Amino acid sequence: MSEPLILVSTSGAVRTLILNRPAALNSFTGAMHEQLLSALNDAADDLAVRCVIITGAGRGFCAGQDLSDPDMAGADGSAPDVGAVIERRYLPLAQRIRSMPVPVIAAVNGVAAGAGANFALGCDMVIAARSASFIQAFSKIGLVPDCGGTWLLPRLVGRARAIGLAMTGDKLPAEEAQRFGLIWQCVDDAALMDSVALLADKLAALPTKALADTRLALDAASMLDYGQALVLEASMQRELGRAHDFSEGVAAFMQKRAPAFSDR
Ligand code: T3D
Repeated sequence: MSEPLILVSTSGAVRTLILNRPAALNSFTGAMHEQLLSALNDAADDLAVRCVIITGAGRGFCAGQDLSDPDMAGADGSAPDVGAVIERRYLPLAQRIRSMPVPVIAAVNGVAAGAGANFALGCDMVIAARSASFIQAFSKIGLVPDCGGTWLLPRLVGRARAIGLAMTGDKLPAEEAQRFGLIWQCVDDAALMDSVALLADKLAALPTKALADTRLALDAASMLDYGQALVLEASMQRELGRAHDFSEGVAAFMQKRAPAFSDR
């Protein structure tokens, strides 16, 4: 039997997914897309999972689309329908990550290029090893940033840096990515998975539903005016305020004990 393209493990309430095509820097094939989407759906459906970590096997995180995958081949030697690949593979992936009912952490262990970079940046929090880097490789092969890159980049780092990164396709080392505000944190290589595990345990112990709604509200607010954002906040607080986690959080605070959150 062939090796799984996504390795799945669980520790407590934290599910870890490892992209597992190390010889090709975990670049995406159609088969890897299918296994990843299925693993993300499983994590979303499993009420015991309260945080997901995504990382890569070997020396890379993900080099984007596997440029030799049959997914890329046009029929009868004609030009490939790249738009169809995006619609069939990357759009569902980006939307799945953004709609996960639990926080998702990208543990970027090495180079993240093309859709591999933007797939990481679409996660809720990104921690990268000091030796890792981010490359908007698209311009070098005549494409535009995809997998959410055109939306994410200017929001994360501003237009000047977004357009510089996207047009040059230059490698951005993890340390600089942190300085730019592109990622949450850059840590020493040896500390990567321990740092990510600490963060994942912390997020898993927090009120999961409120964290997922926080992502939703922040993303929505970037397209709303101030008044509309205030209205959205009120509507979310109305719903969250009636839920178990809010009463538990307040009770735990009053009773000076640790809360036990359970909403999903
Ligand atoms: O249909 C569509 O295209 C949909 C759209 C998709 C969006 C995208 O993601 S487009 C962008 C695709 N990705 C790239 O253009 C990145 C290509 N890779 C690189 O530029 C370099 O590999 C890196 C800068 C990421 C890393 O460089 P380096 O020197 O550390 O490693 P390497 O030697 O280039 O790669 C190691 C192996 O991985 C090598 O295989 P080999 O020679 O040892 O057998 C290389 O061919 C393979 N590899 C790396 N990236 C890809 C890949 N194989 C297939 N596709 C790749 N994207």
